[in-house]
Amino acid sequence: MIVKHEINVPYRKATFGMGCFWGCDSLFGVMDGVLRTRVGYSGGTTPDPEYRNMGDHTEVIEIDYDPTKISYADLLDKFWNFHEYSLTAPIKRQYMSLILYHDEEQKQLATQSLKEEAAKSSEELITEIIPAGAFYPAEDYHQKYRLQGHSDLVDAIGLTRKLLQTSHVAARLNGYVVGLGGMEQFESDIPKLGLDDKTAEYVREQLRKNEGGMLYC
Ligand code: MHO
Repeated sequence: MIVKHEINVPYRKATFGMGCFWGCDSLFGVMDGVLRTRVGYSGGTTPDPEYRNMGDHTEVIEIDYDPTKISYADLLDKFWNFHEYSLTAPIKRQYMSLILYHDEEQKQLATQSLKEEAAKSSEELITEIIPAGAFYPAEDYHQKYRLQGHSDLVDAIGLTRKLLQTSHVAARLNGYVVGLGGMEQFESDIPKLGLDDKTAEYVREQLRKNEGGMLYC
């Protein structure tokens, strides 16, 4: 089976912190127009952060997206609606609500969306909006975490350590296996991703079983 690991089209980056990064990886990876994802640590000053020693960094997801297929506003919409924790109660920096913008346009859209979100709440929102600085990819076992729980699927698509942060098919399957994306979208993705019948059927079963569930960590 030759699957679609690489997509070479112009892309932009988006970076968000919104709770445990495992769930975010699945949430965004399965959105149409998202090309690749990786999770890591960012937003702080601690040098060389690691999972057990991330200092003042936050767990974030870095998304490469095709701006002709999905807009930053679409991504912001997901951002605001799928936080793991409250948007108003203080929380440790590891899981804080954070938008790391990559250009002036993202900054403006993010700031505007924060205002709109704040208007819906009687309490102050804790979300911070800051320029994207150094991003430190998390350890391999955190990348495509849910997909890595299905070792036969990992083998079937030929996912190597090197591809964990760059594979398109891995980003999408990491969402489908937890029940995200929907059956209709998955069916149309099968030929695009290059999945064979056996692999498609396995993913279909996972999607059916987990669809409608909550994001968990
Ligand atoms: N409850 C999970 C969170 C992992 S996460 C990547 C754990 O403690 O393992 O923050």
